[in-house]
Amino acid sequence: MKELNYNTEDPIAALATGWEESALAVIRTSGIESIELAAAVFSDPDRLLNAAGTTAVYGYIIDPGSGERLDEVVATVFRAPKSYTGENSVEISCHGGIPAVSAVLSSLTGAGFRNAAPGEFTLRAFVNGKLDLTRAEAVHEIVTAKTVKAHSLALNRLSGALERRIDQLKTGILDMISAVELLLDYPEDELDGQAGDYPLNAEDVANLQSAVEKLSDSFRAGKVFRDGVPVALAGRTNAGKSSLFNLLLKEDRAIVSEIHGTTRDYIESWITVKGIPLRIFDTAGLRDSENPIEAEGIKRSGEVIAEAGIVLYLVDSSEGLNAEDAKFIRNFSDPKRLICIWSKVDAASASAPEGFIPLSSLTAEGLGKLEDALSGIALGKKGIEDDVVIDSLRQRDLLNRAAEALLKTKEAVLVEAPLDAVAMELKDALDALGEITGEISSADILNNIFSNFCVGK
Ligand SMILES: Nc1nc2c(ncn2[C@@H]2O[C@H](COP(=O)(O)OP(=O)(O)OP(=O)(O)O)[C@@H](O)[C@H]2O)c(=O)[nH]1
Ligand SMILES: [Mg+2]
Repeated sequence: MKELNYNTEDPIAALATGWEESALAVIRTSGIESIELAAAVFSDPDRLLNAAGTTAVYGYIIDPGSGERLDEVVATVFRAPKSYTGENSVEISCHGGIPAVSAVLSSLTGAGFRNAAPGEFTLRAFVNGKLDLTRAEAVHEIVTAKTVKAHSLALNRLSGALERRIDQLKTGILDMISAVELLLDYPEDELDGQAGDYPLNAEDVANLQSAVEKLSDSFRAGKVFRDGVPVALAGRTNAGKSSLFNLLLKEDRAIVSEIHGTTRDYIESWITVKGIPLRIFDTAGLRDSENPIEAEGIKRSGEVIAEAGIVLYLVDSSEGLNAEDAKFIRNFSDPKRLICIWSKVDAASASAPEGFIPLSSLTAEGLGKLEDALSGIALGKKGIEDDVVIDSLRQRDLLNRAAEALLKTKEAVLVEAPLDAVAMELKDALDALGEITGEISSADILNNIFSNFCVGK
């Protein structure tokens, strides 16, 4: 991992948009003297120097030696503390061609800007108190979000929802610490009326512990929205897998026919169900085949099915459940990841066996139930109750540490253990939560977080 440069004194510059041909590109600068340094390579330096905060100035970036115009730009001036980083800053919108960007950037570094390291702008925003660590991490997640829902959850964190939730938990712990310390600081006989009462009750601690655990559990939902879940369609030949694949994709993608063994190579595609990205695999129908190509297709499908997070097992309702189906369902490693489907129900004569979802790919009957089942399995029983979910392993590990300390607190309270031991556990829980928001941080922690960012963020 590359060490970040923690010197926040010097002015920095970086391209904030991608290194590719585009209409416009944005180059960010920040730091002491950033306005003066940018003015040194600007066609009308006085206008930049005298610009009020958050105003845009039109002009050219020039080569200060020759005076040659390098690109036509709009420079937006931000004055501390009203900027992303909290420092003076100039954002330059130039043309998006790579030569234009290179020329503007080298002119800026010639003027005295240093190339910014990954995440350095957001690091400065954190150091200057513009963001806590949960919001800083959300910045990275917003940039890398792959779905609308993942983006909206990260945006919720950026607006401080997670920080506020952590603050509530911290307040709960602080109240308990105060109650304990009051008794530690004053001998019991000096506290009229309170003498003899143990200052905490186990139920309050348990409630706090379960709130911390709930937040920790939301990591799973956050990950599902970010990375998605692989879903495999399985079943005997002709069960209707490819038809259901096409229905889910809303596209005539897989070949459908009444001939058994139509699908050979498995095919895959991304869909979104209730905001959850699902990677759907249509597989070869399962049967004993003499044909080496079909047999190879079935073998590969078996691997896809074994690795899928969720398996949809289709049984053709006009054929009914046979021994082979029963065997697959019985032997399936994790019933919680299996959804059984009674397919072609528009033409069914028998009603669906217990636990099966009746579905028709012809009329889309049962599709809503299937979507409910998919999101239920993907998000777990608890689902997401509100839109505060965590999305980083760092946050989850710290929440687990806090939950562990609260569990120990609860056990100590149950046996009315000495109060200094209880206070120690509570403080450990508080420290863990403080590390999540960044009140307690070290260079290592910051390096871990910000080095994952892209340059320019
Ligand atoms: N009436 C009706 N027919 C369906 C339905 N779904 C599929 N079929 C028909 O069933 C036959 C097999 O469908 P496929 O989707 O190709 O079945 P498959 O499971 O992919 O078959 P293989 O690729 O051979 O394993 C086709 O003739 C479809 O038109 C349905 O919901 N209702
Ligand atoms: Mg098929």
